[in-house]
Amino acid sequence: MQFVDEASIIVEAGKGGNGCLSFRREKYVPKGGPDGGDGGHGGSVYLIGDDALNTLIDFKYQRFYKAQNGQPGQGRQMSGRAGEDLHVKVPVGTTVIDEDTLEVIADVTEAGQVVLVAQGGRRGLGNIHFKSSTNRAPRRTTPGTEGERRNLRFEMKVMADVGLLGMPNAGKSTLIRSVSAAKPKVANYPFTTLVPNLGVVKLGQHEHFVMADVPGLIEGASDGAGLGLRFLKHLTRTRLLLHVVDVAPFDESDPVAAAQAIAHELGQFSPALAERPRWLVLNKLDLLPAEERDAAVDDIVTRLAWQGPVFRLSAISGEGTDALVQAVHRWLTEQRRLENEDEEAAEHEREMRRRMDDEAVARAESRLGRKRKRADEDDDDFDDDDYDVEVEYAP
Ligand SMILES: Nc1nc2c(ncn2[C@@H]2O[C@H](COP(=O)(O)OP(=O)(O)OP(=O)(O)O)[C@@H](O)[C@H]2O)c(=O)[nH]1
Ligand SMILES: [Mg+2]
Repeated sequence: MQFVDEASIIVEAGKGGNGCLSFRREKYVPKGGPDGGDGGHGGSVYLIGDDALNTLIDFKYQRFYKAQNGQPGQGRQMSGRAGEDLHVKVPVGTTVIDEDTLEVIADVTEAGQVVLVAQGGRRGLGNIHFKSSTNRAPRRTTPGTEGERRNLRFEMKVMADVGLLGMPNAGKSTLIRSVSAAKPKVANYPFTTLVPNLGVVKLGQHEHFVMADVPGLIEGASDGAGLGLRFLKHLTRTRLLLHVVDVAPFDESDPVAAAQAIAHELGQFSPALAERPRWLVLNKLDLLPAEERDAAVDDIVTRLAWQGPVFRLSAISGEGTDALVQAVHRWLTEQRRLENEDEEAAEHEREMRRRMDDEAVARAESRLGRKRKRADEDDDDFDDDDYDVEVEYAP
């Protein structure tokens, strides 16, 4: 199955049914008067958040969604039936953008959340409404109005509290395997992970947080190198980034240069995301002789001029992972408390979301620009949403 996290669709609400022009005609009732009924309202289109969905693949195959039209009114004062509404299921984590106005219509963040995206047309009135003392045989009716039609752009992001950021082969998938039940593939080559993986990290019986593992980044990703930057959008719903750095890369490259390249690419993708708290997670310490570890860590931290928290890990043996998990949990708990109790913290969080939404709009806009340009150049059915990768989701 393909992993699809972006899609464009068209939604169209139903037209309102026309009002009816009719007169009562019955034996023994001369001049029976108007009896044309009203049309029915057109059905509306709604999106509804569904947490059982985790891809936008269905929208690749069906791009047009239309709600029912209202039925026209009839004689004998009969109203037309209203058109049925259409409910379209979208994954929780979907940002909905109007492609024409480039506005974010909604962020679907909860299961069951309902968003009106196309208002059904209004019903027309039958001539029964237009009777008056001076006009007892009105021929006037009103037509139903058109249903709203919109071009929508969806951007789906996995919903996680903390995201793993790093070069391919840094050990991100190994870390998520070691702290959660998620079992993404781990291998000794770059780009093992091709789609985002989620892991639920459990602490005790009731508490947990969700960690997201996304494909690795390399220098030049913003220009399309490797898998590019598109998977970074999955980190835009997280509150904390863990930057995983391999302290002893097998090609003997400099871990500091690697970390700086990642920070640069992150800033290219999203200045807002780059402002999120980021912790340094130095991995594969087991590959260094015990007596060299302190010096190696000091050297990396100094040369990066790293101010924030630093963790030392061996994801493969699990050493250091517990301290990291506890610290992440404490931080997330404190962050949630702050957002609930402190208006300034809550506003800051809303502002971050707004900025990331704006960035999503800018991505939709630039994609549209590319699409138009391609359409001018040739007639190929261009679609940059398609990834040729296999989907792998942890249970
Ligand atoms: N010695 C040692 N090897 C590790 C450690 N963590 C990961 N590895 C190895 O490093 C290689 C890459 O690990 P992955 O977890 O697949 O790395 P990744 O960051 O997910 O890589 P991509 O999916 O390609 O982005 C594998 O061979 C792992 O076994 C560690 O703490 N110590
Ligand atoms: Mg991986």
